[in-house]
Amino acid sequence: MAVEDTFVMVKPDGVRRGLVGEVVGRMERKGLTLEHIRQLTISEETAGRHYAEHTDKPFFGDLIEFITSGPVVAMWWSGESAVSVARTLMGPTNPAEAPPGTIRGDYGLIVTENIVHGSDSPESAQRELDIFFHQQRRGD
Ligand code: DAT
Ligand code: MG
Repeated sequence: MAVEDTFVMVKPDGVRRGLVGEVVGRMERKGLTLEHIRQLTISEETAGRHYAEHTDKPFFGDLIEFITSGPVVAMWWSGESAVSVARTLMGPTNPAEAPPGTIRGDYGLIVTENIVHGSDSPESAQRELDIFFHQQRRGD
């Protein structure tokens, strides 16, 4: 049992489709706490930092093109086991295989457009929050 911070992002497809409220509402109703939220359009440089672990994957180019294709909504959430709880609400990476009741299962169809990102470990969360909320992290 541990209170954690996690980074969640509504991707450009989710913003375009008007699913920001749906994602925020599900996280809120689960009992997680929204610490910070902001909308931005990600630069290629920031996208490369965020997805650094995927640099060598065949889909890396498509991933960067997609995540920079329009505004995203970046969020800092906290709560008990927040990292794994947020990912459980999101569902598996491929929406075609994600069960109903999860965000990706209810609203997604193809893997490149899977609506949300969530940190995969507390260490990833710290790294990603440093990228998107560095000012808030410093207490500014
Ligand atoms: P997750 O977002 O569930 O943590 P990931 O970190 O493995 O999944 O991949 C990051 C994103 O890259 C994912 O949300 C969608 C895209 N992606 C993953 N696997 C893919 C594939 N085989 N083809 C195309 N895009 C893929
Ligand atoms: Mg991931």
